[in-house]
Amino acid sequence: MIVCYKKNNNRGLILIVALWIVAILALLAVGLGFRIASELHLVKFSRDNLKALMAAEAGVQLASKILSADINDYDSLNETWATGEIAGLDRSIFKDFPLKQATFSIEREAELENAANKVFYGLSDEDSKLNINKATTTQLEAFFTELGITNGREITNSILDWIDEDSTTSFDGAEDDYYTSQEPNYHCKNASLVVAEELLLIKGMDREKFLTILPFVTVYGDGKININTASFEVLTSLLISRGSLDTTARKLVKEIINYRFGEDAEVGTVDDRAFERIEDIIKALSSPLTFSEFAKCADAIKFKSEVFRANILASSSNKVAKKRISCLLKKDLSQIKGPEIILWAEQ
Ligand SMILES: [Ca+2]
Ligand SMILES: [Ca+2]
Repeated sequence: MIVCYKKNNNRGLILIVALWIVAILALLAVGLGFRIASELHLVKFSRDNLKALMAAEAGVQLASKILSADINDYDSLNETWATGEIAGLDRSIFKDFPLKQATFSIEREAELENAANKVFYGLSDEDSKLNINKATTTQLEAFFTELGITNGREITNSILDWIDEDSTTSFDGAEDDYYTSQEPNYHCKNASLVVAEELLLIKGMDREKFLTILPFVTVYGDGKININTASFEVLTSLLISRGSLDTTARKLVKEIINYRFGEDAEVGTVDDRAFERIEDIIKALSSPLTFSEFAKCADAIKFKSEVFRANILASSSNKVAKKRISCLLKKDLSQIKGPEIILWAEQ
């Protein structure tokens, strides 16, 4: 009897051990399954991410191709680079461009006040903006005033100090002694801005003011403004900085913009009109005498642009991975080479 009891006891023990082993193995199998599943998920995500990135790169290639094909003497907002409209296609070529396993769109920044709620598909013209690195003192001051920024003089002088090589503080400006006494402290750059966001480091600027001016400013280009694409604010402040009265400047710039719109009073349509030389401006003015206000700005105005921005939104076909990329393309105006990528920013 005692022997039999021991035998049964051993069998029970073996059974319990076996059950534990099975349970542990099952747990390991489940764990391994989870790990493989999550790794597979990661692999799929990386693959989708790569597809979105490749689509964004395809977007840049399309932008370069369109810019290379534009060889006329002006750049205006109804051209293919700005609208993506091409013969035989009923929608913008920059809208939901289909690739095998991904799509991309290029959205244009809508700077014009009567077009604020409309989405445009196309490239944006950096030469339509005020170049912070190249603008004169009076141009910057007039620009900040036009945008309702009350400490425009302080910001203007601080920008000039930020860029100039010396460490002599101009009235209301700031150099190294100011920035090194701030918390956190940093040095005055004493060089040109490379990205517009650097403005946030400059004395007198804050986030709200920065967001107000951002759509109108650039740090690229030769400093000349394309009168075919520039905003009301940028053109008005240019005229005021060259001696035009505020009311005169606003009236004349409205005439310029209305002329650009064409008969349908809308931007980006086939009847838009463009200027190709300074004398063309007379056609837009209600009084030819007021042309003298533009003649004073002739050295700061241009008709054809060099630097363009492509704001690309790319996604894999299943919409799992999305990429938002802002890329700057500089055209070779001699038309020997294709556009050069001068900035690539992933957001
Ligand atoms: Ca053109
Ligand atoms: Ca300086």
